[in-house]
Amino acid sequence: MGKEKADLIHIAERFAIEGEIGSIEAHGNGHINDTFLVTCQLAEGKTRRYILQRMNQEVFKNPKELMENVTGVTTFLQNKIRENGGDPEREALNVILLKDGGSYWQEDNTFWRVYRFVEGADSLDVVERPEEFYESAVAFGQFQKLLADYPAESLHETIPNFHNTIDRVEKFKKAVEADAMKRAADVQEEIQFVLDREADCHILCDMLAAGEIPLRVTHNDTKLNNIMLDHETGKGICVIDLDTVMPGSALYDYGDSIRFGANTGAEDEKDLSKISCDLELFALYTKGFIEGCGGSLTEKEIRMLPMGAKLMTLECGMRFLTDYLEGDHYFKIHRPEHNLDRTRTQFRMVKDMEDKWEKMQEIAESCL
Ligand code: ADP
Ligand code: GN1
Ligand code: MG
Repeated sequence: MGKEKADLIHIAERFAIEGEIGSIEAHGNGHINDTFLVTCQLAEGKTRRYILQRMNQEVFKNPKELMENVTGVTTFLQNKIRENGGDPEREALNVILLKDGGSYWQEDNTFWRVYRFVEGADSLDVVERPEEFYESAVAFGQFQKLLADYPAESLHETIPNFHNTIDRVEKFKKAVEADAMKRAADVQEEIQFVLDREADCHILCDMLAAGEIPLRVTHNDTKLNNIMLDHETGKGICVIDLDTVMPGSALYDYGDSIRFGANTGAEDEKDLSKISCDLELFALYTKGFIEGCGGSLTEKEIRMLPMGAKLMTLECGMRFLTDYLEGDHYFKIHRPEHNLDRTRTQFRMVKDMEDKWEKMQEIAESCL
């Protein structure tokens, strides 16, 4: 066993996990944290599994506040789920505490946490069957509804201005100007794509500021692989990746799901002819999300759903491009130009949405 694995075992053993650690393997396809699956042996050949995660400090500057949010939200969700007759051990994330009680472990300036593994469910990287996408929509909508009376003032802002598209454009323009990696000259077309849409970046921010759409407690990172779908029922059993639960707009949660899940291609597809916004999936998600929110979305929010989809996609592309220009320090990359490939899929998706705009609006309005 390599040293690294021995170190991981040593870290996992700090937590109140059950049984003897049998294996620790890298797990999942998240772009932010380092995630490991820990399998423990119990008596009589049974096993118990956990997720061990190293929190990304470049992204989350304050792990203590991050874990205060996560423990606050998971405890709140567990209580609600219990009241509603559900299973709080499976339908919400469960933080496993340290043997001496804390919620995270610090070692050599790295920060670690453990969750109970949600068994009997999968997180998907692509939509295989339309029903899966529909069920993810219902679950993300319900998640937001469950958090409707969460004390928002107690949440720390784990990433300031996370979906503030005005601020994102400013940061993007600074990255273009600094051009730290001397990459800007080769991506003029992509840079222009953002500049042509700068005015759009104000739309939702202005509506929130004017009180035309409500500020809610939202997940803010609702891509398909941040939900566990139950093997037996196919339903979204547990929303995971709670690092960005903060005050935001319902349109962010809706839009980010469309950005990722209604795309006919992968987020990092090189062949852009495979990228488009699938209107059937768009319609299914729209219906499911509105249902999941249980009547809590306002008429204005429903009318603005297509704008949520477009702006979350534009924002994400802009974030990938910013990271590319700055030297790939934020998102994990697995090949050179990975962030540029991701940028291009997002912008192709935005363009396709613009071409289908009337249809998208008709679909949203048919849900009023
Ligand atoms: P990141 O912020 O890097 O995306 P996530 O918290 O989303 O990290 O975890 C990465 C992946 O690990 C998820 O997409 C999912 O596949 C898996 N995962 C995370 N937490 C759990 C859990 N409690 N049970 C099962 N799988 C999980
Ligand atoms: C990141 O953590 P993950 O992989 O679920 C990112 C999202 C982006 C997404 C793009 C905290 O999500 O905002 O939309 O990548 N999360 C954070 O795939 O920045
Ligand atoms: Mg994730």
